[in-house]
Parts: sequence; C-alpha cells; structure tokens
Amino acid sequence: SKSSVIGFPRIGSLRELKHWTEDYFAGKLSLTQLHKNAAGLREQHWLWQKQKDIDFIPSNDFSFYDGVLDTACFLNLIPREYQDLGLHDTDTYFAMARGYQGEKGDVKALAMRKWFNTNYHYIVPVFDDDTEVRLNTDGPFSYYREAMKLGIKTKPVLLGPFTLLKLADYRGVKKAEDFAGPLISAYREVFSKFHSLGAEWLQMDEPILVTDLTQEEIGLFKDLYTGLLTGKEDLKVLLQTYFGDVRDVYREIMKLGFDGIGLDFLEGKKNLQLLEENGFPKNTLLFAGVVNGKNIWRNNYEKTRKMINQFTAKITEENIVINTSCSLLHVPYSLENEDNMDQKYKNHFAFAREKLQELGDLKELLDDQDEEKNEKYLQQIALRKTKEDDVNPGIQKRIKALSEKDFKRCPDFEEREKLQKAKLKLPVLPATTIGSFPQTAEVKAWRAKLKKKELAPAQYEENIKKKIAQCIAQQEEIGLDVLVHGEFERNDMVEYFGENLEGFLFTQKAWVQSYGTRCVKPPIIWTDIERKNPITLKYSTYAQSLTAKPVKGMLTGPVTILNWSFPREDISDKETAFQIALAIRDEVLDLEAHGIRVIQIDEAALKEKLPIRRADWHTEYLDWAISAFRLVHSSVRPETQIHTHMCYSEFGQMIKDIEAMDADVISFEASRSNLAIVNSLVEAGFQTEVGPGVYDIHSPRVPSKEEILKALKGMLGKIEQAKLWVNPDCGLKTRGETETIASLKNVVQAVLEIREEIKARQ
Ligand code: THG
Ligand code: ZN
Repeated sequence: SKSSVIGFPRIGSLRELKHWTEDYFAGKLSLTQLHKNAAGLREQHWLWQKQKDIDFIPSNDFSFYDGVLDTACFLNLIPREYQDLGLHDTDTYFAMARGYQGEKGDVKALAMRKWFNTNYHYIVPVFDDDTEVRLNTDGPFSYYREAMKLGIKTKPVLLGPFTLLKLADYRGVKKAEDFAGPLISAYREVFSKFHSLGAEWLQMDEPILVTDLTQEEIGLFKDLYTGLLTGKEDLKVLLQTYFGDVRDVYREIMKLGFDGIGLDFLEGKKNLQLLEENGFPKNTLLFAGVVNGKNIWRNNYEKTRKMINQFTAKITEENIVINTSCSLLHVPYSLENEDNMDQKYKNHFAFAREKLQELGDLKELLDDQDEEKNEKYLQQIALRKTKEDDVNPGIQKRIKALSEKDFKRCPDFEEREKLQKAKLKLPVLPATTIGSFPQTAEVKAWRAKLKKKELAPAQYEENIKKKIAQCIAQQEEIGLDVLVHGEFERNDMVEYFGENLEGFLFTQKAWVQSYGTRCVKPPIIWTDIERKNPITLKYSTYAQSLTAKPVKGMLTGPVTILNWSFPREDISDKETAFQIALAIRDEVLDLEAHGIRVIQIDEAALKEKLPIRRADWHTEYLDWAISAFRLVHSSVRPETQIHTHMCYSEFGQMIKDIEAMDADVISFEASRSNLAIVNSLVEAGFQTEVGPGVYDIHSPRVPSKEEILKALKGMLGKIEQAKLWVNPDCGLKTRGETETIASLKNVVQAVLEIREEIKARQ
C-alpha cells in the first residue's frame, strides 16, 4: 500500500516562521530574507516526508498567515479597500490578515473565524459584486516547482471551490451560485497549468462536505465538480474531506468520477458504515484517514489494521492509501524537542514527525500481515499504557457519588440577582474587563527566566505582585467597577491550569498554530485529574486586599480546559470534563471562602467541540458540557456572583443552552457584530445579565468615546438597563499597555455619560 499526508505544520518546529514574520512586521527583516527563510522551512518539511517514504507529499500547504487567505489572494478575492492601499502583494496579503494603519490608509482586517471544530482560525474571504475571479499569484505553482527542484514530486493541495464559497462572506447582492461559473473556469485553468507542469495528483480540500447540507447546496457541489472534472485530461484529482463523515453526499461523491476520495475514519463516525452499505467505485483510490491529525497519542496499529481489513471487503488492497485524518497542522512538530519529558511518557505520543513514521509502519504492517513476526507491532504492544496507571480512586469515587443536586444551584437566578445587587451595590451599567491585562515583554521575560532557573520563585512572585498592585491602581484610576488582577502569572488560560493540576503533562516546545503568528501549547491529559492545592487563591486574595472594589476571581472552565488540551482516548470527554469540573469547583469554593465576591469561570472554548451536525449537539455534547459547568458553581452562596465569558460568539442557535449554564453574568466577544448577538439574546428571552463586548480587542485601534456610546445606546435599546454590563469583547493580554489604558478610559467616560443621562431622566 501507499501513504499520504494531507498537510504538514508550517510555523516551524521552534516557531521560526512566527519570529521571522513578526520581525518582518517590525521592520527588522527584509522581504527577501523572509521569503528565503520560508523556502528553507518548506524544503525541510518536504525532506522529512521524503525520508519517511511518504508517497503523496503535499505542497501549497505552506502559508505565511492562513491557507484560506492564500486561496483568496490566489483567486483575486482581494476587496477594493485593500487593493486601493497600493501595497505590494505580500503587504496587501498581510493587510487583509491584520488590517493596515499608516501613511497609505486605514483599513480594518478581514474577519476571522474558527476553522471547523479546531482551535485554528481562518481569514474569511469576501466576494463583492465586482469581484473578478482570476489567477492572481503564482503561489501553488511556484511551490510545486520548488519541490521538483529538490527531486520531490508533490501533490499540490488546494482549498476546493465548494468550501471556499460556503465559508466566504458576500457583501453585495451576488451570492455563492453567482461565482460558481467563474470559479470553475479558474480552477480548470489551475488543473491545466499543473498538468503542464507534470503534476500527477491534485488534492482538493472540501471539509464543508462533512457538515449538514441542503439539497441546493448539494446541487451546487455537483455543478462545481461536474464542471471541473470534465476535460481534466489525465491529471488525477483527490477529493479530500476531514473532521467528520459525508453522510449527506456519499453517493453523489462516488458518482462524480474522482480519482481518489479522502475520508476521515476517526472523526467521521459514519464513514465506515457508508462505505459498507454503498460500496466504493472501482479504479478509485481510497485515502483512508486513520492516523489522527488532531490528537497526539500513538496509533494503535492493531485497531487500525482491523479497520483497514474491513475496507478490503469493498476495495482491493492496492487501492487503499494510508492517510492522516486531517492536516497535521493541528498537532505539534516533534517529540525530539521535548528534552525534559521522560521517555516513559514519550513512548505514548506521536507528534507530526512521529506520525510520518507511523504512516510508514502501517504501510509495512499491511503489506506483511503476519503480526506475530512483525517487530513493530510487538514493540508497540509492549509500550501500551495500563489502566492502573490512569486511575485515581479518590476522584473516581467523587464522580460516582455525584447526584442531581450537585448540578443545580439554589436559589433560582431571579432570587440570586436581587441578593447580589443588594450585596455588591454596583452602579448601573457596571464597567469591567474580561480578565487579562497586557502581557508585556518584561512579564514574559520573568517567566522565561523562572523556567531557566535564572529567577528565584520568590523573586518571581514578588515581581508578579508588583504588577498586580500596579494593575489594581490603574483600574481604580480609570474608574472601572469590578476589577481583575490581570493574570500576569499565566502564560495561557489553559496551559496554566494544566501546569497546576495533577494528571496533566506539559511540553516545552509543542506549539500548535492558532491563528497567524499566534500559537498555543496545549497540555496533555495523562491520567485522572485532581487539584492537590489551591491554584489562583494567592494572587486573587492579594489583589482583593488592595482595594475595596470587588476583584473577580479568574478561572478557566472545565469544558475549555478539556477542549484546549490533548484529551485522553481511553475514557470519554464527559468523564474528563467532570474530573476537571471537580477540581475547579474546589478552587471556586476556596476563593469564596477567602472573601472573593465575584468569580468568573471562562468557557471561551465552549463551541469548539460542538458536533458539526446539529442532530448530535445535545446527545453527544451539550448535555454533559453544560452539566460540567454547572457542577463547578452549583454550591456557591447565593450572593456570590458567577460570571462566564465566551469567545467567537456565533451563538445564535444555542442561546438557550448558554442560559442553561445558569451563570449570573455572561460577557460575549461580539465587537464586530455586537447587535447581532444582542438581537439573538432578545429573541430568546435571555435572563442572565450580559456584557456584549463594546469594542474589538483584536486590533491595536483605540475606540473613541463616541463609538462606545453608540454601541451602548444600541444595546440599551434592546436590553434592560439593569441587566447590562460594559466591557471590552475579550481579554487584553495581546494588546499594548498604552492603547489599553486609552481604550478603557474611553469606555469609562462613555459609561459615566450614560449614567448622567439616566439620572437626568429619573
Ligand atoms: N488560549 C488557547 N487557545 C485560544 C486562545 C487562548 N484559542 C482562541 C483564542 N485564544 C485566540 N488564540 C490565541 C492564541 C495564542 C495567543 C493569543 C490568542 C498568544 N500566544 C502567544 C504567542 O503566540 O506569541 C504565546 C503564548 C505563550 O507564551 O504561552 O498570544 O487564549 N489555548
Ligand atoms: Zn474571548
């Protein structure tokens, strides 16, 4: 058999691309040097794959910022306002990604959205009525030639037209269908150009095929590919899907005449059944996604081989290609960078480079089915983790003892709301922030030194306390009503809790791209989770000791900790979420016992693992995810106010579920569409108090007082005054200090002005 990779990470094993790109932004690296460095990185990635004998090595999986944005620029989907800046290609590209503010103009960035059910974010392409689809850059062709020069014949990867059309925004009257014709022509030109360059295979990524599709959408998909596949000559086209199963279009896909079809057999629960029931076309390769592109546990060869043997009833063995389940973009580079991790742990993991080895092993194993003699197979069994390693009897007992009352806070929200208003005595439209304050270079340097043991823990703690004291003083001066300690001690809201709970492993260099040059280092859930000692108590109570105003205790919720970690595969996500919930619950009760009156439990990533198909929302996810959150706060006193925060809030259809979390106050990231979220809250009859973000923190721009006033007045037209909170739309850790203070001052000025108006009316 053969092996294939859907896409390889590109940020660099030590985040080289991040550093070069940020240096370029800062004017510290030339464009020529940036391109040269990037070429070196691509070469490295291809050679690694070549060394492991991968048969289908991808090209055009590289990107400086985001692959969807690359596709938009390639096809000339460059909105007028960016063209008008008159920048050169690379800078136009970065202007679309990050906005541009300078001598040539002032343009906001394009929107950014979550990439399906991952922690990756893509730039949303825009179609205007005057958009003229045509091939605009040489990118994919140049990468193909670049690899050919190294003697590597790659499989170019393109985002397919169907997914592109479905993910894009339309600003004029024209709709997706209106651009189908021009896109067919453009992609046909791409096919013929690759054909003339000598390419044999082309991979068309169509992950949108795993979502719920209407008849019209399926019609559009069929039209696009009927148009595309005629006249492709002997170029071979692989239709690649991932992140789920293709239940709505399986038969259509099989009839269209693709040369290869890529299905995800890990997240695509129904794919095997679809294949068994409907068969698979002859003379077509099945690219079988069996090596996990999202999680980092070693492949279980025995299980994988059993699964592949099930395919062989329908497909001849030489037509099966061992594939990753999705792009390896979502896993870190290599275990080789983890000097501090004990080999006993490493034995269980495979990051991107180790997955290349797995693809090779599986290929061998399938060619030689004599497992008794297969050394690789035997070795792997010897390394397997035993159940006893994982179990913490104390935690298991606590979970078993849970009953209905542990998930229900008393009294009801209305009752609590009254008690809290009486106790906290906050002014109308209380002003607050989401939690984090700017992580300055100084703070990051302290942490780096602490890790290298160049700074004593006591000194580090003292430094952090000084920052907290400054931060509290600053917030009092600005005039905020509910303060935060600033989270200077945290690198990341999830990694920090991972580091402070039993049961997690954390890595040194296991970075995964989240968006653009931003990366995260997800902790690994290794065994049952337990909180041995208080985590946030010291800094929260210190911050509260400095002021009479309430300081929010800041915690990350169980669903978010789970969703932004690498989870176990031997127990369910539900079970893990409940274990984490018990740990955070203990923290909540400690904070409350030590005088913290307001506690925020962020569920920034609640939507991450929301099943792609609506029918599975409650049964497979929301029922336990919401319970896990309720478990965290169910036993606090009525007058303790529980806040939560959510990011990227396209929550339109799940407002009721969010209300069921039974928090007292919720802040939403909503700056680019604050009224849209407000409208859905109103429609659903939302009762919880809310703080829809009044400005966008993803940009260094300082919002004016007038802008904020306007946003607030819009909200007040829809939401009861007594229920409205005022806050930025997300944490401030990625922002600079100067712009943050200026922005918050404007927020408070706007609030004071509205309060005056309200008073005058009374
Ligand atoms: N934490 C985690 N995931 C996230 C967010 C987060 N996903 C969505 C949202 N926030 C946006 N993503 C990010 C990811 C990383 C950063 C900011 C927003 C970031 N990273 C630092 C960097 O790349 O320079 C590194 C952080 C570190 O030193 O640990 O700023 O907040 N898990
Ligand atoms: Zn947020």
